Amino acid sequence: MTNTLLKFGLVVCCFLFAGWMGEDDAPGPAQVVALDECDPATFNAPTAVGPDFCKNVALGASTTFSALFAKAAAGTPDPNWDFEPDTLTIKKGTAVHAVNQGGEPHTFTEVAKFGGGFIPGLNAPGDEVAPECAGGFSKVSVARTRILQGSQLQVTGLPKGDHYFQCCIHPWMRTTVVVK
Ligand SMILES: [Cu+2]
Repeated sequence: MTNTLLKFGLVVCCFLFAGWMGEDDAPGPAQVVALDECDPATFNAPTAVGPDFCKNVALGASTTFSALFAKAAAGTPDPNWDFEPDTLTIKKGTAVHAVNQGGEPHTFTEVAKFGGGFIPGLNAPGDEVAPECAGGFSKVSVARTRILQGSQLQVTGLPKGDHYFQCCIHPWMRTTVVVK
């Protein structure tokens, strides 16, 4: 009896230990968060994108539609439109979940080399459009990488090496996923 209890105790102990050891290399997904500060009043105006495009409920969401374009054209894009983290290191086999916590749609598109997106007015001066973004949502390959507000995109099967992901709308939103 004592022996059985002892064995049982050891087994439980091993499970707990394994659980604790597993925290650092948990097989669960790694997360990238997409953030923005779209100002509903100006983005949803008929002269801008239109009703219900920007659904930002974050306090202080205050980048106006015209300011976003002006900053991008000046080569100083709004830093509050961002993928976090900028670099993500994962083990091969780990899924990446790109979660849109911003107020408007983004894309999480893998490109061979960071470049501009498909909306010319949001590209930095001289930025060459990344070929993977060209054509915008009329291209299925781009549309597939869209993440709507409050939803997420799952990326699996990334081979070892460096992978570059950017938003094809706001091309300064960038993350490098390093697969070890
Ligand atoms: Cu974006």
